[in-house]
Amino acid sequence: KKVKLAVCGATGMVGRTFLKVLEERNLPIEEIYFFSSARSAGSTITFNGKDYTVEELTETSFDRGIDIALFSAGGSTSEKFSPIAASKGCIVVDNSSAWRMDPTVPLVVPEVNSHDIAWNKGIIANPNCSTIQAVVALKPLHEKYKIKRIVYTTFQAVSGAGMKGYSDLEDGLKGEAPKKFPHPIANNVLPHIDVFLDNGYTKEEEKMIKETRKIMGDDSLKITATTVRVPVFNGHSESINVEFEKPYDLEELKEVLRNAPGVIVQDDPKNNVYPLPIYASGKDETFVGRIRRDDSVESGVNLWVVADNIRKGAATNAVQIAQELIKMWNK
Ligand code: A2P
Ligand code: 11C
Repeated sequence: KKVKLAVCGATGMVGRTFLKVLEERNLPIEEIYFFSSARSAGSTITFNGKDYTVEELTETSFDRGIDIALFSAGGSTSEKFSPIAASKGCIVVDNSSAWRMDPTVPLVVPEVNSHDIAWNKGIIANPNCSTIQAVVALKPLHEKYKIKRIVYTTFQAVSGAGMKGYSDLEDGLKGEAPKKFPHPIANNVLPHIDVFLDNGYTKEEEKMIKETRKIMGDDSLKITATTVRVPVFNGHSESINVEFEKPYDLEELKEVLRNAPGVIVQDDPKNNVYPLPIYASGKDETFVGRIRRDDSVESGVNLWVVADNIRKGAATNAVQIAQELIKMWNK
């Protein structure tokens, strides 16, 4: 079966990357449509060498037998338009945070829980970028050694905050004041991503905690997180401290990671080899290094995990979900 596909938010940071990843992965596309707000409607997008006019997303946009819609147009747009699309028989793969914790919506990272795609009721949520790369690395370790507790500390690129976040770093390096972030991001580090909650955590931190449990299918996981914006254009880095129930052998653990789907181990510190955002940027895999024992607990390990937050953290993951759907339909 060839599919009719829609890209909603096609002119945004993630939307543009949807196009690249869709071209690279050569999906069986019969027709494709591009949507944005009224602001960008009428502009031209080139896909696979052909020009398309971007249309304004409206309530009637899905009245043409669209099979899959990839959404990255913000939470409120998704809240309004995803149910409309789903009611017309379209399956929405949504990159916003709007539906992720809804118990009727699967939250999927294909390397971890592609089985959850099957019970979708028209909307499938794409997790937060910082969660995706973490669970790609942690799932195989959870299966083998059973994780008890996770401590996340992130170093997140400005591209995670969309075009406006990207511009704040570009402009900031020229001495201009920030427009998106509450403080300058150039030559700075902000311990603040998304809004603050009453408990002193940010929403980004809460997302990492709750989404990890849902994707791994284990509510007993103890997790804490500190999420930090750094002056890097693209590629999120994470220090992940993990405590296991079971003992482990360090060489075997490295082998588990080497064999894990979507993971590339880069761990030769004596030769200065470890994952770096400038090299992970543009790639679809999750890179893991600095793998070492945490001797402060019985059975613990420290990891340094890096991935392209716009590709694996958003566009690639959503396109992989679409590919899994097409595989299911063609069985
Ligand atoms: P537009 O270009 O018309 O503003 P980013 O996260 O990089 O800022 O991108 C956001 C994306 O979501 C853009 O493609 C933007 O379109 C789109 N978008 C924002 N608001 C809406 C809306 N109300 N309806 C449809 N698309 C929207
Ligand atoms: C960031 N992780 O880097 C955020 C962006 O819930 O999809 C993604 C926000 C989300 O700023």
